[in-house]
Amino acid sequence: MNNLSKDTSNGQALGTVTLEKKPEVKEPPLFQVVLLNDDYTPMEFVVFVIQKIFGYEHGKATEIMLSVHNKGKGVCGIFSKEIAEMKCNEINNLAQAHEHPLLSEIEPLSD
Ligand code: TYC
Repeated sequence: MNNLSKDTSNGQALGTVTLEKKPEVKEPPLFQVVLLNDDYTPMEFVVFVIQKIFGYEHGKATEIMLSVHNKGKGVCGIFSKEIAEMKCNEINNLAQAHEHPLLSEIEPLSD
């Protein structure tokens, strides 16, 4: 907004320029949920977990599991910090409950 014209009703000196305010809300930082490979968790259990926690269909979940199996780790999804933490905990709790060493972690996504 600029007031190079006459309106000084806000008390501002004539001829000064007011810049638009920066938006006050910033998008929240994003986090990746990363699944880690191990030598013991059965492949079908990993596929089951990926489907249950992230809603992927069986084929896509298998693709993600195989990528983690071959590369050591892999991203299952990107979320706000709270949702990423929740999904990570759900995976780790499910694995524990079934006595598998499967682990996930969250990683900040640099933008
Ligand atoms: N490497 C495991 C096996 O050979 C399978 C596996 C895949 C485990 C992905 C964990 O995040 C994982 N049974």
